[in-house]
Amino acid sequence: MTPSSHGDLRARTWAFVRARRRPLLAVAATLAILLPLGWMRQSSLLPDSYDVAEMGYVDWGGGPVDQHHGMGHGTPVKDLVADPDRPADVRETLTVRVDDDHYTVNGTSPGPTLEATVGDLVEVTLVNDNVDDGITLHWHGVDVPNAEDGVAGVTQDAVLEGEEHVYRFVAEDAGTYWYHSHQVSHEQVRRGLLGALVIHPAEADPGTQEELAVLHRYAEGATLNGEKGTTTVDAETGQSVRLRVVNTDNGLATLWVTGAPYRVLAVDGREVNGPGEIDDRKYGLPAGGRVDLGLVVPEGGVRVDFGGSTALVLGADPSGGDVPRAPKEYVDLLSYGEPAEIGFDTGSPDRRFDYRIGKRPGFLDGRPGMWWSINGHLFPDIPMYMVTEGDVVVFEIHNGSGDNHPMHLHGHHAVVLSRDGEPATGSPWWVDSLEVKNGETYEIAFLADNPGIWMDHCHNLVHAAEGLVAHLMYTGVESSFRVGGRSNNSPE
Ligand SMILES: [Cu+2]
Repeated sequence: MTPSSHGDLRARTWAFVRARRRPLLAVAATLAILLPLGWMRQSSLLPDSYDVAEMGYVDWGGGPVDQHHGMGHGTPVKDLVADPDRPADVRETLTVRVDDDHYTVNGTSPGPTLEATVGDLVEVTLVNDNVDDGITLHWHGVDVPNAEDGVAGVTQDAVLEGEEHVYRFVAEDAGTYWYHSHQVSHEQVRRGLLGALVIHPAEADPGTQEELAVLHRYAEGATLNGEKGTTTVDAETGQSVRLRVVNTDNGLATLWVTGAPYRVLAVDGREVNGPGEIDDRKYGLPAGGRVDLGLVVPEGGVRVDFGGSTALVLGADPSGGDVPRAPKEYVDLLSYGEPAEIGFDTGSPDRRFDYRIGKRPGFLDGRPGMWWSINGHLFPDIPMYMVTEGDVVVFEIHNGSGDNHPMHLHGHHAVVLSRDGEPATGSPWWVDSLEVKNGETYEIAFLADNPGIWMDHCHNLVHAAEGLVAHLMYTGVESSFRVGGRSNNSPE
């Protein structure tokens, strides 16, 4: 703007006014930004304790609304247990210690592998020897009664130093599972508070050799059953092997087999129907996920590589000790195996939910940053997905966040219906841990058959601690526990 030509005085006056006004405008503009920011920061602060059932907003998924929800008429979470009168078939005590930031279960990490046969009632006593923060055990992939799910602040209080807690559940589905802490889980799991759980079928094939590979990256590096590098086990030529692989890390594990073809026998504790032979594909195992591979040991031996840092050799090493090159393509479970009945009709679901993962600026518990969002909202202002027992539920999970997310729903197995609009054509693809890559959209369905309050979160546990956590809640259920509080419950 040029000064007016009506004389010096006027020009000087205007210059004076503008000079005075500029800082005022600057102050006003700054306040206009800072005041709402201050309010946003303030309103993002989490209280000392809170009920997950009361945070955020309810989403009824287009199904019936329960007018009595939240009015204290429901069954408390703590009462959703296995038959208390039934004696245990498998009984274990797991004692957790922490020394120099390393967690052990009964003195080792991974902890002991728990084994049961389908139908067994499993009873585990968890003892906290010396962990200040408290601990829990979550039975990852086992659809336990809600009060046995091990989520601090949602299904129980954290087990404090010197305390113990008893878990009881029926091992209903044969398969490969694992257990890990769900208290300060982004630290406790990474530092070793975990182990495998194998539920054997009623009639296991005695001719099959069973092997287990628990993958975990400690601060010291990647390990296979706690060992670095290559592990060799004895196996006769012609021996058929079932290799159960558990990914306990925060990111996708890539597996490839050298020396023999293989089959994907089971995914996340559910058998694949009609699994075909694979010989030129690698396999992507999501964080938290499990896969059972079927192999027959050839004369020259067979080798399974895990990301190039650890390997399992059965018999001889067909690569002579070198890391063999991985195939380019991944197995695609969307079209692998043969179709079969899933047991419910997904054509007209009772409820349909969106779980749209994004990333946006804002405050998380007072901290400014770029945070994960769910349907555009930041934690804790996130949806509570409401269902009623018996509902057929469809979720559309869309990931537009710029990163990949291994999504884990507690208490249920969901079947994949489609990816990016392409329908599933292979074996029913049952999951509890599903890798949703950036840009992908998955449609999954499940039967709401396990009442409770269930986490539905990212199993990159760092992402969960950054707010990528929602919950599924049944009508007729009410909370028994609070996040925070006396036990400092902190599930992520
Ligand atoms: Cu994630």
